[in-house]
Amino acid sequence: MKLTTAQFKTDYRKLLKTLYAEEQDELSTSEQFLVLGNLVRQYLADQWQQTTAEYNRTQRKQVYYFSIEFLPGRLLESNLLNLGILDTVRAGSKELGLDFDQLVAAEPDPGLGNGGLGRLASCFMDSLASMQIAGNGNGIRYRYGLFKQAFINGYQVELPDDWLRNGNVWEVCKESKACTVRFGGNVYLRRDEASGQLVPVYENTQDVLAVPYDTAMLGYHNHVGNTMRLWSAELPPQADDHYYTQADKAAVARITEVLYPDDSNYDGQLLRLHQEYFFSSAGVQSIIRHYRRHQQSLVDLGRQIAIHINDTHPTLVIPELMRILLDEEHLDWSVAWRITTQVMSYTNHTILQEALEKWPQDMLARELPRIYQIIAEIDRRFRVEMTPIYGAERVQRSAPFGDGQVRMAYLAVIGSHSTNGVAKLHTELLQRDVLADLYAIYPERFNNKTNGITLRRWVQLANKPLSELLDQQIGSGWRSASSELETVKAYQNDPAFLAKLAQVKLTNKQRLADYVAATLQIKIDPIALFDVQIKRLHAYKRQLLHVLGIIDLYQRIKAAPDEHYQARVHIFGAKAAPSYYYAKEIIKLINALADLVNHDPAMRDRLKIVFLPNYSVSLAEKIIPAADIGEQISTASKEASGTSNMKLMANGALALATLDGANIEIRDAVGADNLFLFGLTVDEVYAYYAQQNYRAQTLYDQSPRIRRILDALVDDTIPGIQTEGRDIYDSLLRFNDDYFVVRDLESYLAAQAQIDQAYQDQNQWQQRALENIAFAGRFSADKTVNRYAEDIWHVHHQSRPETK
Ligand code: OX2
Repeated sequence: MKLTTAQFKTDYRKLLKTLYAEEQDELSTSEQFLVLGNLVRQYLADQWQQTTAEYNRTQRKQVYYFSIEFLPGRLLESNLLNLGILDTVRAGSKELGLDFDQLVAAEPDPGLGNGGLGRLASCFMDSLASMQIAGNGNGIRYRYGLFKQAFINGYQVELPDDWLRNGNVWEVCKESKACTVRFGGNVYLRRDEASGQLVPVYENTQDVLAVPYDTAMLGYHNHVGNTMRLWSAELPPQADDHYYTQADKAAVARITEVLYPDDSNYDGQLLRLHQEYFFSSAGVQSIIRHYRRHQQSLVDLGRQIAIHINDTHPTLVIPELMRILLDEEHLDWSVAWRITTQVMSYTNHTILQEALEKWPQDMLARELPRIYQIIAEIDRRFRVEMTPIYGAERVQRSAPFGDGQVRMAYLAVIGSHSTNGVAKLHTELLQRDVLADLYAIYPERFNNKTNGITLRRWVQLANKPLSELLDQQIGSGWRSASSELETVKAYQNDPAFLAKLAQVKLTNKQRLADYVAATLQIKIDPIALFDVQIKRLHAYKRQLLHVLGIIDLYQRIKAAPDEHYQARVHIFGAKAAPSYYYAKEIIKLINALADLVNHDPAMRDRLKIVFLPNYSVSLAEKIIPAADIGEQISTASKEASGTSNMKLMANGALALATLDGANIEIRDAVGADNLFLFGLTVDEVYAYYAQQNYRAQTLYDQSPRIRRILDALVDDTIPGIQTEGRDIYDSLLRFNDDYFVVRDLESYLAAQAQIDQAYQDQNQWQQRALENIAFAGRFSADKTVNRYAEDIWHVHHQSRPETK
C-alpha cells in the first residue's frame, strides 16, 4: 500500500485521541503499541476484505489447514513488512518521538503452540498468502498460551501466559458465525416417516458454542489477506427449555483455556479429546455452511475445498465430515466417503511411538457417540474390503480399531487421499516402518514434503543487517524470490564481501550479548564462537550430549589451563513439559553447570554457558542471527525434520548435525564440507535395535575420556545436582542409554574439535557461512506450500505473485 510519513503521523495522532483521549506522553509503551496495532489493522482492512470478497466471487478452491497449534510470532512488524510500509512507519514513529523497537517488543507473542509443529503451521500461513493461495488456518484460541518459563535455583518453573490480558488487536470476533458442538449424551437412528431417511436423534448432549476469532494473514506485497480462524468455547445462549448455570459456564470455558504443554508426546486426557473434536467439528461445520451458501450441490465438494490434517490432532474432521454428509445432507455412505477422502489430506510429524495418538474406544463411544458409530463403520468397511486382498493379519494391524483403541494415524491415512512425511528420511521411515502396512495397501497415497521456513520472518525481519548486506550485493530480488540467494555464491572468493559478512555476524552477536547482559547479567564476548541449541527439551534431541561435550571442555581447560582454546559461548533455549521429569533434570543440570563454569576464574572467559529462559518465537529471532554453530544432534531417525536447522542455515550458522531429518537434505544442498556431521546413521541405529547388542557400560569401561566425563555427573564436580546427576548417570549406564548418547559421544567430541580448528580460519569460515545462506532458499516455505498445492491440494495460485 502507499503511505507517506506525514499521513501516518496524522493517522496515528487521530487514532490515539479516539482510543485514549490523552496526550501521547501519558501512554505506556503497551498502550502506544495498541494505538499502532489498531492503526495497522485499519490499514490492512481493505486488503483483507477484498481477498475474502474475491474468494466468494470467484469460488476458488479453498484450502483449510487444521492445526491444534499455531505459533505466529508477533505480527506488527511482519504485517508492516508485508504491506510494504515498514520503513515509512519506522521513520514516522521516530518523528512522533516513539521508540519503534520498543513498541514492537511490547506486543505479546502468542504462544499457541509447543514448537516445530505449531511454528510450521504459521510459516505455512505466511507462505500461503504470499503465494496467492486461498489458504485458511483453523485452530484453537487458547485463553492461556504455553506456560512462561522461569528458572528458580536452576529449576524450571511454569508461569501462566496471560497473552490476552490487554486484548488482541489483530483478531475480530465473529459471533454471528458461531457453531454448536455436541458432546456426550446418547444417539440413536430413527427413520423419518416423511422422507424415509435415517436421522440421528440425540438425547442429553452437552452443547458448546464455538465462537470464531479471525486474524488476517497477509501476503508479501501482493494485496492478499487470508484468514486464520481460531475457535473459543462459550456457553450457548440461554434457551426456554434449558438454562445454563455459572458452573456450566466454567466447564465449557475450560475446553479452550490452555494448550497442552506436550511436544511430540501423547497424553490421552479427556479434555484434550474435547479440544480436538471441538475445533475439528466447528471448522468443518463452518466450511460446509459457507460452501452451502454459495453452492448447490455437495458432490463437487472435493473439487472446491481441501482440508489438511496437521498431525493427527484434527483427525476427527474425517468422521465429522462424514456425519454432516450422511446425517444432514443425506448422502449415501459411498458418495460421502468418496467426497471425504478426496477432501482430506494428512501430514505425519513423528515416528516416536509415545507421540502417536490412540484414544480408548470406550472413551470415544461415551464422549462422541455419533462420531464413534461412524468410525466403527469405517473400520468395518475397511476390514471387509481389505481382508480378502491383504489377509487378516495385515488388516488387523492397520485397521482404525486395535487393542480397544482408535489409532488416529491409521484413521487419518484411511480417510484421506494423501499422507506425507516432513523430510525425505522421515517419509521413508513411515513407509518402511511406522505405517508400513498401510503403505502396502495404499502406496499411491504416500509422498514426501520436506518442511520449509519463511525467510520473511527469519531473515528479513530477524536479521536486518544481513538483509541489507544482501541487498547491496545481489539486489533485493531475493526478498520475493528466495532462489536468487544463490547468486551470492559469486562472492565466495571476494575477501571484502566475506569481511562484511563477518561484520554482520559480529553485530548480531553483540546485540545478543547486550540482551544476555541485560536479562541474565552474564557477560559474553562476541568474539567467542557462539554454539546454539534451541528446541524443546526432549531426550531424543539430546541436549545431554551437548552438555557432556561442555563438561569435557571444562575438564580439559582445568587440566591444562595454559593451552590455547577457542573461546566458546554455549547458548541454550528449551522448555520442558511440566510433567517430563527427566527433561527437567537436564534443565537443572545445564543451569548448575552454567553456574559452575561461568564463575570459575580458571576459564578466563574461554567458556560460558547461557541458558536463556522462556524460549519462544521472539527469542528465537534474537538468538538465530547470532549463531555460529547450530546443534541438530538428535539420535538418527528420531527427529522427523527439524526447522531450526533451516533458520540457522539461512542466517549463516553452520550445522553440527547427525544424519537425521532434514539435516540430510541440508547436507545435500550445501555439501558435506559446509557443515559438521557425526554420529550413528539410521541403519546403524536400526541394526542395534535388531541385534539388541548395544551396551553403554562397555563403552564407559573402555574409554577413560568417557568415564571422566560421565563421572562428573556423580562425583560433586558440579555442585547442586546430587539427585539429577545420579538419575542422568543411571539413565546412561544402568538403563542403557535409550538414545545412544554414550555411543555418539566421541564422534561428537571429534566434530567439535574440527569446529574449533575450522573457526581459526575466518576467511574460510565465512565462505562456508555464505554457502549456507546461498542455499537456504531451497528450504523456503513458499516452495514447500507450492508442492502441497500442486501434489496434494490440487490448487493453483491465481496469478504469479508480484515480485517487487
Ligand atoms: C515436530 C517434529 O518433532 C519436528 O521434527 C518437525 O520439524 C516439526 O514437527 C514440524 O514438522 N510434534 N511436534 C513435531 O512433531 C510432533 C508430533
